[in-house]
Amino acid sequence: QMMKFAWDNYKQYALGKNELRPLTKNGHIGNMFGGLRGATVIDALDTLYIMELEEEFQEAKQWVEKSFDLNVNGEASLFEVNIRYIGGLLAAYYLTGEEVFKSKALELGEKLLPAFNTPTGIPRGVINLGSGMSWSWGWASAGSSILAEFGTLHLEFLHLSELSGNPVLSLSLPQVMNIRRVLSRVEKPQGLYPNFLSPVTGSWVQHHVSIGGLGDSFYEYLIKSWLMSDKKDSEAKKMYDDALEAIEKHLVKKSAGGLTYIAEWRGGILDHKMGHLACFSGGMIALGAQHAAQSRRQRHMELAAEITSTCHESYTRSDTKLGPEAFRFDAGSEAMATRLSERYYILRPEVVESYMYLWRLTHDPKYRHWGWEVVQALEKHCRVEAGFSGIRDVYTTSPSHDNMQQSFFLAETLKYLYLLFCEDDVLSLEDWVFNTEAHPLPINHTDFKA
Ligand code: DMJ
Repeated sequence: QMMKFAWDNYKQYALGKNELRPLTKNGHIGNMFGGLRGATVIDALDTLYIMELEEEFQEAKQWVEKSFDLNVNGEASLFEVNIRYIGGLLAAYYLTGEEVFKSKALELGEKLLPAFNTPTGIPRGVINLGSGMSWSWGWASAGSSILAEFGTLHLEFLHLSELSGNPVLSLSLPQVMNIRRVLSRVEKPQGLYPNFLSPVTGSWVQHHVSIGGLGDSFYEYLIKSWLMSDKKDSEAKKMYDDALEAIEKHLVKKSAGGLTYIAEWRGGILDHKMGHLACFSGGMIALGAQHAAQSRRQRHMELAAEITSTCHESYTRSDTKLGPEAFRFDAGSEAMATRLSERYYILRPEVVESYMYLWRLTHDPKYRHWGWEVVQALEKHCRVEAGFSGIRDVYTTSPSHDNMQQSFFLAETLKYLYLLFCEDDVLSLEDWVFNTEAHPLPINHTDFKA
């Protein structure tokens, strides 16, 4: 019902725009996708399909067939286009076998390749989809590329290169593999990966380490690359194991009140803060723990459960029962936002993502209970007349709305909630890995049907 409500309102007021503005009942285009449109359509395709919302899936598919225009000219985030558009199209293709999704994914994938043309081969963050010119984000220090951006390409580009049979896209495989070469050469402070790397020199530009924003999905794609390769990509597994060991050693902390969290690191100094984004890590660590050596398996499952429980605390300690954008463990604060600017919730998925993995891997009913709390809170505080909206302050029961139904709400938040309450064989973790936008990609690449 929630998905149908979110989709129907998007369709009615914003079809063809990137997101729905549910208060003003119009569409939002934004500047992340370089002139591409329909981010919500592409992000919603696989969720509609697995929820068996057949009519709505057909509406979305028809929009892709008739209106999805790739001949655009604008500045796009390589990362966002990859995870939402390429990931969404690939997943729709693998679930349905419909060629239109494959051909659009391949066509778009080719347009992203010029971003890799840098002295090191580390792609820049922004690309003009028309001219192929690329550059770094203005806000990224000294023209650097971001770990979570160039480190979150592997899953999709592996599929593109396998599906293409075309020499241009086949080249994308050595290009994404080269990213690991560059990372293996650069010295890692205490085994940690900083978030900013120069695409020109291949050295770190700033020593900020985070498992939340700017770093997050780099770690996720290491363990998922290994899983998607049917456990053959041992290089990725080793990089993941080593990175997690350094994180455990240097960043995992316990608060005075007994809550486990993962701090950020700035040139050797800890910032006792967790972003909402970092809450995906409970699920990732649990997933990785299934395949860890016996000695580490139990410890990692406990760590995953503790982090997920801390993220749950960040929700239960708010008045709305939704979590803030960031929460801190300092100055007497525990799992609560201490800054006005961090009190908002924009329909993010990471906490329910971890509930879904922990449920599937432990079957502890508390995860379904916690997921249901989120459903109720979303219904109470985020549902408005024409869709779902983010809220500006989770610590008030009459929050003001931000007038934005993010596309990842349909791709991720609602999909993970649905999967939390499904049987385990719906998109089984044995057969599928989810990209960082929750788009399922098959482990057995020849088995196309869900
Ligand atoms: C999504 O687009 C992806 O999950 C990404 O990895 C991080 N941010 C958003 C959702 O919060």
